[in-house]
Amino acid sequence: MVQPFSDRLKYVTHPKAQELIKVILRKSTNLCLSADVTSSQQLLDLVEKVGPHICLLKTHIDIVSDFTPDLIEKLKKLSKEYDFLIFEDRKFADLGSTVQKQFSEGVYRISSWSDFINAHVVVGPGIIKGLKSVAQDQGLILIAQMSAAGNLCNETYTQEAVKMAENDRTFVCGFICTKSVSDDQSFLNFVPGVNISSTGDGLGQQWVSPSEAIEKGADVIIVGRGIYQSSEPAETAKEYKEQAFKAYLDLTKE
Ligand code: 5IU
Repeated sequence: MVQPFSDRLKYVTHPKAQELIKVILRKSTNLCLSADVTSSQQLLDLVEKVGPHICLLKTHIDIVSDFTPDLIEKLKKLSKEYDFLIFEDRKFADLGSTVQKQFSEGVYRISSWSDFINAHVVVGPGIIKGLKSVAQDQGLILIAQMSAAGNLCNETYTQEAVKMAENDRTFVCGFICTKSVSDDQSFLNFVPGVNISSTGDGLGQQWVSPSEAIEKGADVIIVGRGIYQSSEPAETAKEYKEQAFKAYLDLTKE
């Protein structure tokens, strides 16, 4: 049974997840923009347009060809102006001792600015321990399932991911999944693979509609090309936002 976001606040314990729910309630949007563009200016222009409609901005900071730390300053400013949080989709997938450095050092210093990060669980719990040891106040999202055709996350893998999350509730705050993977209302489900006008990209991505994603258990829908390849990204984001939020309200109505 899906609970309204206001009730979820009673179960969700991670401070960042609580913060995200408060943004969702303030702005009436559970849309996350996956801003997979490759220049700083494209990214800033996109966020400037779409910012009012999202609760969360998902970045792939390593695809920005002209990255400088100034970009982070500007994104942080926009996140305050438009009231959204930032999720760096780094998909950590290495030993605890390696991810410590990938998370906190290097060019991007992800631990100094992200609100959420994610990790593959194929490594085992050491990855959670490693990331946690250098985290500031981030919430960790575990990749329990993937939207790509032929991916190897079977039911056993998914349930192992859930167990790992249950073992570290102070750091893990939710899952990347294609449908609800746990009845535990304290974890948030972030669902990628959402597109209104297409069902696939020819490279393995599988898309469902916003309402289908919500009906399968998404708390937050993640949308990339459906929005940033649109000729009117703001209008299109508004459409995704309204479809997803209406589906969520319908599902949680008494
Ligand atoms: N993404 C997925 N599926 C997954 C995982 C991540 O689509 O299983 I894990 C990412 C990839 C891309 C975004 O950055 O979410 C989806 O973008 P499109 O809406 O353009 O497919």
